[in-house]
Amino acid sequence: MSAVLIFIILAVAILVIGLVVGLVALVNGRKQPPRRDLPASAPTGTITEERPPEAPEAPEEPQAPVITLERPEGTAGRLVRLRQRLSRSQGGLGRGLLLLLSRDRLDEDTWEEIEDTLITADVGVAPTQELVERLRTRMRVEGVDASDAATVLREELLALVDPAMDRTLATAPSDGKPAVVLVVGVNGAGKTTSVGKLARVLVAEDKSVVLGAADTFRAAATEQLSTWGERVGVDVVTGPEGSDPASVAFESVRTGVERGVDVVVIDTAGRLQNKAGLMDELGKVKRVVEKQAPVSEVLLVLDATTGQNGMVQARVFRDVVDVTGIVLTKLDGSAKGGIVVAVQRELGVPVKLVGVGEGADDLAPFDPETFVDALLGQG
Ligand SMILES: Nc1nc2c(ncn2[C@@H]2O[C@H](COP(=O)(O)OP(=O)(O)OP(=O)(O)O)[C@@H](O)[C@H]2O)c(=O)[nH]1
Ligand SMILES: [Mg+2]
Repeated sequence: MSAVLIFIILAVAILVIGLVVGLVALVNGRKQPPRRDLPASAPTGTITEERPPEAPEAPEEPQAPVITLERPEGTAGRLVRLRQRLSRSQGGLGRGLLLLLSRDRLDEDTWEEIEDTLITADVGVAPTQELVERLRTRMRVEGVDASDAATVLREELLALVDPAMDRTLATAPSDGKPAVVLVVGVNGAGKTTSVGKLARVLVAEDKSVVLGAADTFRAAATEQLSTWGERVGVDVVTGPEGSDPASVAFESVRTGVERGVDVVVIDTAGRLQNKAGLMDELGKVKRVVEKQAPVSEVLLVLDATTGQNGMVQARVFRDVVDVTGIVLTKLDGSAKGGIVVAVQRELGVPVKLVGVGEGADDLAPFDPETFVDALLGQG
C-alpha cells in the first residue's frame, strides 16, 4: 500500500515539475524579441546576429558647386563684331588707298605711294605689284574716274584675298569618329586662347567637344585651357607637367572616340627650339593621334602684329606639318591686315579664323567681303 502511495506521489511530483518547466519555457519563449530580418524562406537557425538598430538618416550628399555655363555667341554676332573691330584697326589702309586713287592725276609718284601703303600694311611685295598693275590697267583702260575708284579698289582687294578659297572648318565627325583639330604655332601667338575660343564657336553650333591640353611644358598652360573648357562645359584632357605631349593628344582623341563627340581640339606647345625638334614633336603627336582617328585640320596660329617675322615662322611650320588653315590673331591690335594676303599666298592655305580681341567670343570665321568692306570703311 505504502509503495503504491510513494509511486503516486512521485508521479504527481514529476508531472508538476514537468508542468512548471514547460510553463517557464513558454514564458521565456514569449520574451524573445521578434525576428524582423528573417526572410520567409531563410533557414532558421543560420542567422544569429540581430539587425543593428536603424541607421540614423544618411547625411546629405555634398552638393557640387553650381556652375552656370556661359552661352557662347553665334556666328551672326561674331561677324558684326569682326566688322566693327576690323574697320577700327584696318580702316586706315583702305581709306589711305582710296584717297590716293581719287587724286585728279594718277602720276608715277602716286602709284609709288600706293605701293608703299600696301607694303607697309604687310600685303607682301609680289601681291602688291600685282594689285598695282591691275589697278593701273583698269583706271587707264576702263577710264575709271575718282567716283568709281572705291568700286574698283573693292573688287581688286577682294580678288587678292581670294573669296574662292574653301574656308570651312573640317569639324564634322566621319566614320563614327570625331574630327580632330590640331592647333600649332609659336609661343604667344594665341594658340591656347584660340583653342578656348574655338571650343565656344563649336558649342554655339551645338557640337560636342573634347579639348586636349597637349602643351605639357607649363602647368599653367593646362590650367589656362581647363578654365576655358569649364566655362562652357567642355571636358579638357590633361597630363602632368613635363609628360609626353603625344600621350595627352592620344588620350584626348581616345576619350573623344569613346564618348562619340563631334570634335577634339588639341592645343600644343609653342617652343620653336629648332626645326628638327619641332618636327619630332609635332610628327609624333600627329602619328599617335592617327592611331585613333585621322587629323582633319592642322590650324597654324599666327600673330598679325609680328609681320614678316610671322611669315618666317609660318614657313617653318608649313615644312613640318601639313597646315590646312590659318588662324590670324590680334588683328584688332595691328593695322597690317595685309598679312592675310601675304600668308595665304606663301602657304597656299586659307585664313579660316581671325582673332579680333581678348574677349571670350572675339574669334570669328574669316569672311573676305567683311574684311574688305572693313578695310574700305564700308562696314
Ligand atoms: N588683342 C588680342 N589678344 C589676343 C588675341 N588672341 C590671343 N591674344 C592674347 O595673346 C596672349 C597669348 O595668348 P596664348 O593663347 O596664351 O598664346 P599661346 O600661343 O598659347 O602661347 P604659349 O602657350 O606660350 O605658346 C594672351 O594674352 C591672349 O589674350 C586676339 O585676337 N587679340
Ligand atoms: Mg598656350
